[in-house]
Amino acid sequence: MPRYRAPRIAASEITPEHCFLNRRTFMTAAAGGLFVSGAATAHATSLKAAESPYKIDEPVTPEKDVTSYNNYYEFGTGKGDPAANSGAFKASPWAVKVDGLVSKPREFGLEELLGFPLEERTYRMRCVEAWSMVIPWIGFPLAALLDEVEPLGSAKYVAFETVVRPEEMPGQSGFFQPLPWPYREGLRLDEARHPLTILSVGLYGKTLPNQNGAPIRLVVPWKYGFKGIKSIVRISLTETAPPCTWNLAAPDEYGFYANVNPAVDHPRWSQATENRIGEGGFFGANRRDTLPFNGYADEVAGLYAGIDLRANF
Ligand SMILES: Nc1nc2c(c(=O)[nH]1)N[C@H]1C(S)=C(S)[C@@H](COP(=O)(O)O)O[C@H]1N2
Ligand SMILES: [Mo]
Repeated sequence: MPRYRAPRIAASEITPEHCFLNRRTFMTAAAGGLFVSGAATAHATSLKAAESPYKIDEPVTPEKDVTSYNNYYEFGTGKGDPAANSGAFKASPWAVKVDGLVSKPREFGLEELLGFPLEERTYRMRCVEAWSMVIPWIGFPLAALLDEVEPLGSAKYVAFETVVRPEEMPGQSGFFQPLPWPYREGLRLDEARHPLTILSVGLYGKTLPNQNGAPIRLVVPWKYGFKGIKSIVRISLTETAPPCTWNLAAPDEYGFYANVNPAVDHPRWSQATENRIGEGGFFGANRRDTLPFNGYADEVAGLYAGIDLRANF
């Protein structure tokens, strides 16, 4: 049986935590010379979500780690930067444009996105940097959104783009720009339609914090974390493989598929083991073995029949 049970947190219980997070964001931003008004800081609200069978039997990573140890280069390249620098980011109002090879292109407003039947999914998350977490996401299958726009027979891939807002994202406005913007990602259409693939709008029973990709981000649990593009504003159906940010930046290190694969090392480090955050596995003994497809091989290995995943990593 799953060890994790969905937190049922009353709004009154979570308020003090919000005050703490907001104050910390304000103080860090103020120290860095930015002004962040209290009103601009997003308040997480509790989200109702149905139980789902997708719950792994491993302890969840503490919420404070999930929300303070992040990769989100639009807010800086340090692990603490996204939490510290995203206080001024406005995740509402929001709209996601869905276009390209579909019969019914349209925009989905935030209320409509939150109106899809939400489920809680507790998934492993494995970063290509060899650390991992177990996260209780709230979201809905990407397939449900794709059904609404009716992909054409010619559509073979799905392309995603993150918002570009230098005025709210310090990593997009500084002298040093770590990546070309927008951050882009892509999936094959059958990967996008796989039941494990979700658009997430929350974690730990609440809406997503800015640092985790508010208000909506992709979660593909059998792939390295960089495929999980944050703060999505556009989803396009295409005939050819779309450009992907890390694949473009370093094609020898980050492939299009990016399936978690302990047998294919990163050119600069091993992918055979990982540091599960909270288990002290940075060095040696406490490291966990990394599982093929991050432990989801039974569900997804069939998607790659006939593809050499050592050559097409
Ligand atoms: N737009 C955008 N999405 C992004 C990133 C980013 O820098 N920008 N980082 C990726 C990487 S490398 C990882 S490991 C995950 C981290 O998600 P988390 O911070 O919610 O754990 O987000 C991914 N999505
Ligand atoms: Mo990552």
